Amino acid sequence: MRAFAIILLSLFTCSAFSQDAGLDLPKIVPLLPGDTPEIIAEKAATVKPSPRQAAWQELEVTCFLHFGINTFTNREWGRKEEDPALFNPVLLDARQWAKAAKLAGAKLMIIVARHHDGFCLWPSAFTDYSVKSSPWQKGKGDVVAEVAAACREEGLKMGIYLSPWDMHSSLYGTDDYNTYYKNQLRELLSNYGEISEVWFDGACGEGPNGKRQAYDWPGFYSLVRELQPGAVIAITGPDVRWVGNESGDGNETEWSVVQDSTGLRWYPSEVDVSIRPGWFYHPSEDSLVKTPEQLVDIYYKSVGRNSVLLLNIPPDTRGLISDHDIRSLRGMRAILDSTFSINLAEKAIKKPLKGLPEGSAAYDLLKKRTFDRLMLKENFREGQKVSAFSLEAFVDGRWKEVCQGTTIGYKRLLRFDPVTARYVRLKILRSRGKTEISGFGLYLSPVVH
Ligand code: FUL
Repeated sequence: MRAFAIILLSLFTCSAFSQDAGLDLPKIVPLLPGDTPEIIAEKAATVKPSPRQAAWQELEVTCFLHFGINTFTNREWGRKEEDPALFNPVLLDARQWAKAAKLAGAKLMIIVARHHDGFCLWPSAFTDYSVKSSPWQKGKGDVVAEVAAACREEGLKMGIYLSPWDMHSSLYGTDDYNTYYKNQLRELLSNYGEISEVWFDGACGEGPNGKRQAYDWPGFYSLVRELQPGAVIAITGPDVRWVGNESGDGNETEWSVVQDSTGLRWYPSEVDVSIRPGWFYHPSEDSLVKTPEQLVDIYYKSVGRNSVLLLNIPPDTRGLISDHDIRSLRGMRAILDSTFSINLAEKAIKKPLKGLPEGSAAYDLLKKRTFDRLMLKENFREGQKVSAFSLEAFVDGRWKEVCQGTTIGYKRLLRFDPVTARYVRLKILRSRGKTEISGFGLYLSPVVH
């Protein structure tokens, strides 16, 4: 459903992108009909992230919080008339959520302020279908405010998910719905401090009149720019692209620059995945929480593939992240901390490798070291250039290839069997232009029993 909506939307946004209309959209480098693949690659190398896109990329890991009436009905997608009386998370503690997010390494939490069912986690002035009609805190509570306070206390940034699709609203499917939606967006973007990401879901159903909503996307975008100019607009939006699956799999070749009918623009990928099979909490899935090893694997396939990870950790009916999830997050943290705490190449003596594209270098690690992970970074703020590289190690008197890859971008992580060597060399085999390798690391992962 979302993929379909995104295809439709990309047709729409193409025209929105070309007009801009003060939306401060990522710049487009136009293509000409006769441009060869070489010329397109050269042009792509000149495309750079906007400051808000660059700041978002550097977050690396972010968390999603799917929580709402579905948590209490044990559903993934709600119905339109679920009783607000069901919503009563008596132990709700957003600080516990923030601490769990930090275990995952997250720098930002996105709260699902309202999902497709229409039930609002804040006391919106534009509907009664919200926490104010629930018994929780006698109708005086505000989950979004709790999250904002927890983010401030724990030093996290905050993001907002407000589902464009609303099954509950009688206005859905009419022009007035766009006004309703913008009113709610204005509340969320005005009353909770700094918001750094707005996540627009492409899922779109029919309203009571049998019509699908024609969303006022330019209106939504301009409201975000007006009220939260530092926020990226993600997924069905111009700043951040959905990677295309919900299984935690980034692409091995991941260009942050994409091409469409209007030209080339910076449109980096986000990998959204849940720690559980569903997005919302279900007791039956307690035994199906991803293991630390699975989470670490996802980390390598997302952050390690030039993407930002958006890991969903759904609070339960008490209003807490369950112990099952916390245990997995702790395990993940222990493995990642143990792997990345010591960069074995930190003090290495580096010499450029002649005859190969810029960035190629030989490294003397000063003594023999054993490593099984490679970390590379390009100075992505100046564009993404590398399209092929390899790492070699001097073992038993000869150079041996350890691993190879295609794109680097903001960050690339590669895993391989342990290698012991004093000398290694990074060969940039193909590049769209001069690049700066701004990060080079070799690490040893712990043996997991
Ligand atoms: C989808 C929604 O339909 C799911 O319920 C979930 O919110 C996911 C992140 O996006 O489009």
